[in-house]
Amino acid sequence: MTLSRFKGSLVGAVVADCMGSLFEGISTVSLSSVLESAENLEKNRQIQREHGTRPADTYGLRFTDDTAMARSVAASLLEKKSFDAQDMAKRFADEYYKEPDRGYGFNVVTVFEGLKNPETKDVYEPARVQFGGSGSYGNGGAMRIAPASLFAFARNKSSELQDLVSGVTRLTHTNVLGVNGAILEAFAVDESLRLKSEAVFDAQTFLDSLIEKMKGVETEDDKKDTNPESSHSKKRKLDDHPTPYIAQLERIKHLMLEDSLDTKVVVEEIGHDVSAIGSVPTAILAFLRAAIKSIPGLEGRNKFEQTVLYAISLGGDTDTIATMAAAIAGALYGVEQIPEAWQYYCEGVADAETMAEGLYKLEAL
Ligand code: 8NA
Ligand code: MG
Ligand code: MG
Ligand code: MG
Repeated sequence: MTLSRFKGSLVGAVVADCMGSLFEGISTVSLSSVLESAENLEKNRQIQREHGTRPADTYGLRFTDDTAMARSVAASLLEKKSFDAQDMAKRFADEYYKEPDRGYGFNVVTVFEGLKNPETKDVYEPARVQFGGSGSYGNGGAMRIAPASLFAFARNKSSELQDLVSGVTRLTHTNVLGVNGAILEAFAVDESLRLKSEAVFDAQTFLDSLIEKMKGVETEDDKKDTNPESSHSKKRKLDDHPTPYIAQLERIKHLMLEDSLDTKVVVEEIGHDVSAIGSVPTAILAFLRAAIKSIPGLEGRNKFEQTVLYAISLGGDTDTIATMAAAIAGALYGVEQIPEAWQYYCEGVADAETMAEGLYKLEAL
């Protein structure tokens, strides 16, 4: 295991959030427009290198809520060297009040208000009462979870990853779909880190291992909590599916091998919305698809670049799907695959590198 892969995961997540945010909420995104936005960064960086100045129209890309919250997860784990719910909750709320314009989900803001309220004694209470007590099933838990995978890996505590992720996620998202989505994303990052090298990667094995692990997570008991109302979710008949994440992963098994894969099919069968069930599996599919196929239109781009550009091209919650896919991809391919121009123009890359280094240096317990 190299430091490069810790950095790849966190830096990868940051650049994908920044680049994906340019398309967030747009339902249909063309791959050529995504490619163009990346090429712009690369061209401008080239001009800047040649002339020593930044082209006048080049602004850096800001990170969004995904990264803002991931930084709090990493900072808290680094400072406390274990999971401290009070400390992490305080960081989430402080960060939100410092910069509320990072593009947070519409309802999670109520949780931050609750956490800020001095009358709140239990930091888990504000999230628990969201949506009439059913809790948020948004992807806000999964989008920020990669540092937890790195932490557990460095501590040699991967057997406790699920509990750690559940504790971190339930601070804002208590619906079983929100929690299990974060667990799946964390498992995927862990799975990447665990591979000896890119050469031994096998998509089928990777996916089967995730399915096996999710069998220990999704149980019949979860059924009562499973009631998402988005139209995509209805189409996937998740309301009455006992193991919705496993069902999604089984669909991916077939889709990832298709000769040509229409984005419309991915959106209809897997989803690209702000729900965890409609976006975490999508991120995993983007990673796997780019790993095993050359994405048409992205030939010549490395695997990390293909993962991110393809993930964004799926549209919908682009920053979040891309950041989750990139955290998995970066943990396998390493930071060397992340273009210098992307790193240069995206806000928060240096901090992500520092945090990855800190997590890497934590001693195994
Ligand atoms: P959240 O907890 O507010 O959930 C996001 C949304 O999911 C809510 O606003 C609801 O519409 C819906 N939702 C979640 N749980 C339930 C439920 N039990 N019943 C009914 N509706 C529910 O916030 P979050 O932190 O999960 O959100 C993360 C996403 O929001 C990320 O994509 C992030 O980047 C941000 N965001 C997304 C967009 C976009 O257009 N895709 C725009 C701005 C911000
Ligand atoms: Mg965002
Ligand atoms: Mg619940
Ligand atoms: Mg988003």
